[in-house]
Amino acid sequence: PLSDDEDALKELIAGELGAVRDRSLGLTTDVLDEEELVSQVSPLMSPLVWDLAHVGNYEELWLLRAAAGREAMRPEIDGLYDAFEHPRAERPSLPLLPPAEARSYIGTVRAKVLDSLASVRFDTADPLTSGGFVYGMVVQHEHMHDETMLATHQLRKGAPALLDPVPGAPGGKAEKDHSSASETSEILIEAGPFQMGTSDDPWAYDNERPAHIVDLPAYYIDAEPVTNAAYMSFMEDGGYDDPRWWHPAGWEWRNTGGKRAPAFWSREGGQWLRRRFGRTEPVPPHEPVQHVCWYEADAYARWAGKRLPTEAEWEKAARWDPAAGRSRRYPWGDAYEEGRANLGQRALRPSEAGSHPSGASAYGVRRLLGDVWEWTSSDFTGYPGFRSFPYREYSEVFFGSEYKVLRGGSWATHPLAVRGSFRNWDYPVRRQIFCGFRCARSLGREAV
Ligand code: AVJ
Ligand code: FE
Repeated sequence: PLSDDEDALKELIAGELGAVRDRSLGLTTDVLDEEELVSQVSPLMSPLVWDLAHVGNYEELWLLRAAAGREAMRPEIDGLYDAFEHPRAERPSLPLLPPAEARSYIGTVRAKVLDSLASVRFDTADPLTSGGFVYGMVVQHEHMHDETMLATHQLRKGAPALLDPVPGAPGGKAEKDHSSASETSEILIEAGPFQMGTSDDPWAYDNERPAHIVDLPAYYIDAEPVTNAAYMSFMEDGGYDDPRWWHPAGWEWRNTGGKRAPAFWSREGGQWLRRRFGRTEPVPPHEPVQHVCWYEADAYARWAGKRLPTEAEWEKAARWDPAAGRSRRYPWGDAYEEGRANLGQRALRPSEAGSHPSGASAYGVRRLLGDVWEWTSSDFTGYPGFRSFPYREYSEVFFGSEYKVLRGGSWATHPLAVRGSFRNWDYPVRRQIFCGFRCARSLGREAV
């Protein structure tokens, strides 16, 4: 979406800042009362009023102080909204700005940002402003928190607060291809090198950089994410009760937590129901399974005689164009196009198998972007030549074996906050995020 013309780029940035703020308010002060905004639905989540002021404080730090060189507006509140000073569990007990004050603070920050935008030079020699990078970072940050706020909405009790279906959303059934039995098919990715990561995407994060060549043996990858119907077969086959399928730490998780189904599922009258944004409905068989942790995904894959893909395998299937010998920004090409993926909170749910056939990758792998974040088998680490930028706390401090990488974004992820190279990460026990998975398989010896 980026332009070489600095004025056009600034206009795009101003528009995207406005759009993401509408989204944030639509998840907070527009739809919930003060009591709900300051309360905490789970120790895993912040009170929504924390997220709201935090995105504004982050914007003040990066766009007003760092980019525009302005004085701090409210240095005394910086600590309250520093995610590293206060873990989520303790945020409700902080002296946070109440909702009306938070909204007014972030509005003032925004007015000053728009006022300073014209005078900030996008200097190609300055990595912070070149290509509008730091503005892209702030827009993406607010969209990421909006997705986090949606996870908070999903966890909250009480009457529904969000309209479902989303007004103006395209009909989910319009573009669907059931012809290829895609729910269960696998696609062969031939052996060979591909380019992973990026060195020239202007709004890419440090952890997506630099581009580097990775050589992979041939493998199969599922054409679509694993569906609820397929996951129910695993459950009905006693998958949760058979230690053969589970990673030792996953078996421990299963034994201590008592979990025997994806989060938000319940069993009633011989049928599985799920709670979704305050409404209870039968589990739809053709949607990707959602709200399973890495251990559940790993166990399912082993039960199916498969495994989770590495993140390199996921990215090659998503981005590599073997005919052109290059990696694409999106599975279908380099430009974002509406309708090729279920992204951007256009619906409050993933789409059904067979949807969005025009979003397939060069190899014909489908629904890699949008719908559900996909667990991979990989730990979150830096690529060869990684350099932290512009701050270590975005990704570098999370590198190591504690976090698993997720790819592709969910229905809740905004198109500006995901691309084929984008990397998300979380603990392997987490399932409140909009996560699912697809499987992969190495070739047997006969095929080598
Ligand atoms: C990239 C989604 C793992 O929410 O912890 C938000 C994004 N970083 N504020 C997170 C993030 C700083 C991050 N994830
Ligand atoms: Fe943040």
